[in-house]
Amino acid sequence: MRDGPRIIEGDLAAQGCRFAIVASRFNAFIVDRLVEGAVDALVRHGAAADSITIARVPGSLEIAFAARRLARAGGYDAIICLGAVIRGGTPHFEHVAAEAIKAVQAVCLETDVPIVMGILTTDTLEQAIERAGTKAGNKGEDAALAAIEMVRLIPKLRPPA
Ligand code: INI
Repeated sequence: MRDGPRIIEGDLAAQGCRFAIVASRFNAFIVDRLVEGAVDALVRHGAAADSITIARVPGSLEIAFAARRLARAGGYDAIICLGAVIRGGTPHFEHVAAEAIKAVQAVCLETDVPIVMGILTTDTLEQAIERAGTKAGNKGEDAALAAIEMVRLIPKLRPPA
């Protein structure tokens, strides 16, 4: 009988992994909830609290720079980027949101470190609140789970022996 496809994926075991979180201070009321969600998810999945470093930056446009420095410094298995760009308060919303997200993705590919995106982009403050630990979950938690999964996938991303 022929075997089916070989499927590889990461699990959610964070024991022994080191994470950095880059979080913006802009819209801190929202971003602090994302940070709490991310730390809670990492610790609940086995990461030691003292294996998590949190770097605060002024706004979402500064996140990619700090993430790049952390990635290039080495020692972090994954970096979690948390911010909130809210259209209601941002005339140049599209610009800030697009640039922040594009820059983080570029750093991820350039440094070869999993860098996951937890930058909220919403039309209203209410939508941001919904995604920061109320009725639409917590985007910080989602990002942390994605980070763990990518860390655990990496050793499997090679052809079968
Ligand atoms: N930064 C954010 O993280 N969210 C925003 O909604 C936002 N607004 O409204 O402009 C924002 N701007 C600041 C920006 O990220 C930089 O910190 C600033 O331009 C200095 O470089």
